[in-house]
Amino acid sequence: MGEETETTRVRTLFLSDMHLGTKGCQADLLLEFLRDYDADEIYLVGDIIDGWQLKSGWYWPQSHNDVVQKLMRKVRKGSTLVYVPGNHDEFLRDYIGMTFGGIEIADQRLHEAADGKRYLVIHGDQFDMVVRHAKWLAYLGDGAYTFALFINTYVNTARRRLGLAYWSLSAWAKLKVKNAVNFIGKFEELLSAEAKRVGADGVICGHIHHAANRQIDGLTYLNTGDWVESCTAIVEHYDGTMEVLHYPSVMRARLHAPMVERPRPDGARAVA
Ligand SMILES: [Mn+2]
Repeated sequence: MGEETETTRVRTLFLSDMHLGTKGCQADLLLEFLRDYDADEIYLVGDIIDGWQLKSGWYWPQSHNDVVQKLMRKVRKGSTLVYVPGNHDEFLRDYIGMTFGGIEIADQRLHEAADGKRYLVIHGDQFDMVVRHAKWLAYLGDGAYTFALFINTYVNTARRRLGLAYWSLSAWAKLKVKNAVNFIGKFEELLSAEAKRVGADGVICGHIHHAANRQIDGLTYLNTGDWVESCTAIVEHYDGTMEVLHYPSVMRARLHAPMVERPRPDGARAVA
């Protein structure tokens, strides 16, 4: 398993939407990934711990603990770790600007890559309301857009105080399958526009569980994806190149590379 593989070191690692505390979280695969990759700097781009789910019933197996321990160990060994909360771990938004055990909590962040490009790092749920009512807001103009951003935060904080479940844009969009593509497109557009607004060259976000690396209107749109369905992450190499890693594919490629792993004579493979 992971022990035989050499660790790959990258400049920066971006991970989001682990949803630790839910049955959907693929913690075992995530642990393998964290064994495989090390970074100077790590960004957790929201929805790491699912506070909404934990409130409606405690689910915290050993493997989820191991993920947290593994991340803490990386910090102890010298990695910088910035935690940008999302909507499912918005209880951490009360601690923005604080540092716990070397982990810094930030609302959003401008990350400067090795090639000098600057990326806005943000979870992305702040734009749910705008995505949903995009058509109306276009009629109403700029003020309405700002208002929708404000309402978005307010509604979900109110729902949290009332003990209601989080209203999920991605789940809602999936129900309306026919429109899901439009919603993803709209989300990507809005996040890129926000990056432009703050003077960045690109954006790195999560939230919609849909990894991507594309150019939109001259900006680089990157989405970290998730560890519930797709098991993806973004790495920044030492030359500033950004890459979306689909971890199951990385593992598969390794399996078929004879230098790294040979099938045993009996035909069995040493893979768990
Ligand atoms: Mn989210």
